[in-house]
Amino acid sequence: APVVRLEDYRPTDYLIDTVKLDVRLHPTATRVTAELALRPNPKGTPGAALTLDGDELRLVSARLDGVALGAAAYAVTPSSLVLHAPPQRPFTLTLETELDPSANTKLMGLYRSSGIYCTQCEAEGFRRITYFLDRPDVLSVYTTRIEADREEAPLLLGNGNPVERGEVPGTGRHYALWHDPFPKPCYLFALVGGRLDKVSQTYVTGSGRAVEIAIHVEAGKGERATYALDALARSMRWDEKVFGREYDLDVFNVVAVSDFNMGAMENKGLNIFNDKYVLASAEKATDADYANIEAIIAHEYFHNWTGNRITCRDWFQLCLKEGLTVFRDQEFSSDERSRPVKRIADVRTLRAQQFAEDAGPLAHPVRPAQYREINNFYTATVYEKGAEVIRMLKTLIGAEAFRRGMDLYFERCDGTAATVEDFIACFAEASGRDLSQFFTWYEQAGTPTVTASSHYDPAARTYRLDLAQRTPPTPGQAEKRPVVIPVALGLVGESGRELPLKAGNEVPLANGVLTLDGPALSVTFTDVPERPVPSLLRGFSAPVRLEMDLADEDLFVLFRHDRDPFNQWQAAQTVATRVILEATRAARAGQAISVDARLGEALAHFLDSRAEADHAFAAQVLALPTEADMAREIGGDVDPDAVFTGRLAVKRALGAALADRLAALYGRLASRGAYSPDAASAGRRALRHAALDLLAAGDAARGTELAVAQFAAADNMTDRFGALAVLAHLPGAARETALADFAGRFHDDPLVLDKWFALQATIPEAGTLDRVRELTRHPAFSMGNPNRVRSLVGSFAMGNATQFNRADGAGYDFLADVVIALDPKNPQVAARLLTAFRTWRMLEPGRRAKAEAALKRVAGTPGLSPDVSDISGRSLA
Ligand code: BAL
Ligand code: ZN
Repeated sequence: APVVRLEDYRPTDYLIDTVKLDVRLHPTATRVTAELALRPNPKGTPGAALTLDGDELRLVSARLDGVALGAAAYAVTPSSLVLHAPPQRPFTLTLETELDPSANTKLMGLYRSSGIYCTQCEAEGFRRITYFLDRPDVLSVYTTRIEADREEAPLLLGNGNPVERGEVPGTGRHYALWHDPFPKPCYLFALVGGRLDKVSQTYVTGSGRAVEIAIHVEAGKGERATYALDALARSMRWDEKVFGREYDLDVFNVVAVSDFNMGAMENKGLNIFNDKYVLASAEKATDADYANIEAIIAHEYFHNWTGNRITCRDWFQLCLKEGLTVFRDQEFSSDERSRPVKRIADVRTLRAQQFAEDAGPLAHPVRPAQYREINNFYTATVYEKGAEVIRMLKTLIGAEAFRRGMDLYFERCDGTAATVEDFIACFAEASGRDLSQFFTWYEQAGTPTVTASSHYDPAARTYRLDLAQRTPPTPGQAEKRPVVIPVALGLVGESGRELPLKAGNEVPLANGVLTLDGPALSVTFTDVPERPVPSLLRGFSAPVRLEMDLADEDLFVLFRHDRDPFNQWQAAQTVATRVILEATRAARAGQAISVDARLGEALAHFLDSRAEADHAFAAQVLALPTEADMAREIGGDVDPDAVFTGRLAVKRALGAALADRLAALYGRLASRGAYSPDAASAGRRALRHAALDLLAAGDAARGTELAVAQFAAADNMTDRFGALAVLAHLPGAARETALADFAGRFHDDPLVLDKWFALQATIPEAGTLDRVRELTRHPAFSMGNPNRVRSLVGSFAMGNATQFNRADGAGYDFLADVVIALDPKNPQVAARLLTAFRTWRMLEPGRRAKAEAALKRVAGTPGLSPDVSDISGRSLA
């Protein structure tokens, strides 16, 4: 595929003002008639040919202003329909195409999922429905007639508002007509036809308009959609309150399907979801599932303004809608749940996904300047780092200016396809600040490292803090500029009191935030009454790596006393990281591992004094850095077996040292009463699970006994799966019995079996690859279903550091085989799996060579999709 470059952007030569679609659904031969009202674009080239995109379509007929087009007037290629000399006035092009939804295994365009017709058009799926200018800067008003067999598809949904429905006499077919008054790009087009159950309610907007909000799910699963429906209503209210944004149509429909490449899709008025992010019940969904459903329902809803009313000019601007909408959903979850705990969880994800991406061959800026395959840019960088950039913007200009900037953006850009420049201009105007350097965050890849050192002068009562930044080179960007880094900070006295913050050398300090915008910054604080411990990057105020050689004792002060909960947690994580690094070093050197007892002592004190104050927070404190976190910390020549051994030794030592406390905590936190997914109850379960996990590491027999009992007695999936997850790390008959019991109980529920597949794939033992191979032959497994593939193969490759990275390379070979086999069917999912190699250069030389060989085998496979060819090519570059 050719490289597409941001600098080459130019407007289309034609515009499409209205689209009238008539879609006659049929399992293998769906007919689509598209009536496109076109006109020359005043910004385009006069007289240019019109090239419409198309993919796997069969053209049945083409008419211009009602007259059949002569063969000389146009040409059809596998990827286009070209009209050689279009009229230089408004005209109507009517195109009839045929496509086969049942054969559409790519799940892009119109396809069938368990007999339900559905669509996915972002990024470039609409061209698989009809020939079109398939790009986000072509905004049209759509009217869609959907026709289907009444038995096969009693429910017919489209974008916008329902207009009319009726029978097609004598055919057994019926139709529904939908009209969406808001001009939109074609990637937001959607339709659904099928037999579905519904839960619904009336939502009254702030200005008093009644909206029917509904969630449609597979027959018999309606009960499991009530939580999602409630989350939707809460999202709508929150967006009114926090961003002043009201919903704008008479209906809002959500449809859950079981075969879906992404998590969900924000089509105007008709969100289509992976059912994993809709369906929940106490027996079948964990607390984490509930939290994800809430967040993703909110995310897609929030797109109605940030994405739909204001869309992207081109796909380079993807972060304009995604980073901003992730920021909005993070804020929603923070308000609905615990803000510090949500922040910690989001930073864990950011580091695990985005920092990993940024440190390897797939690194790219939040706004990439080029791509070969846009599907490969729905990344942690665009989404999660994109959200961090918005968060920094808010920190830098303050909450009020941020809100004014958002209001200005909604007012000025509504109904347009905008750029990141348009967006940032609103905040520059609202705050009166020059944001040109801030823009570097959008253009420069790589995770900046901030180094800090300090000196306290007790006689002068001054404290000097020296900060410096550098960003490592990334592919295509050897030289880096300094970025604008908001450093939220505080000074903590040894006794724990917050010391006054007076910057003495005219360095601006606003609301406890220093701005590091050059290569280095020195600030001297005055009237500092005692030697302070610096608490830097409070709330993780910037997506950077912080290097500061604080003494362990200073970290313990922060862990105990910092008034910023994020940095309390961070201090404990930093100590744990040091302890695990040392254990890993010893393991690699074949030496006995000794674990510094002070970490256990600090955690013991924490459990005694503070664990009950916030269970969810305490659960985060007890969760050690992951093996992948440790690998990133080590940075190069990584031996995953040594990391595993080192980390496990630390976990065992902590489990043993804290055994009595953990057991007591585990007993105290036992569930009482009926399951409720609320944040406080979920936090209680999370801490109980963390306690059991650590306890089991220290004492396998006791851990097994408790986990087996919990598994058997559980009345909800969080407890049951939590017990099973602990058992997964305890080899033996109890584990196999529990796994078999679980499979028997939930044999008819694919989403629950996904958990079962995923868990087995992450068992850190030599037999796991064979187990995974065996599970690919399980009757419930299918390569055709993205959730199944991700749960089994994805979990193995992304969540099992020792077994994916087996020294013999068999883990890599397995993944390569799956990617090669899946690519012809579903290139998007295949390409995403292949990103498991994104940090391969950090491995020790033996594994590095084997990973490289596997990647090369993929890259050398004939007939690769653009998706997989792009990822393999960049991974090897
Ligand atoms: N737009 C693709 C799915 C999402 O980010 O909401
Ligand atoms: Zn999104």
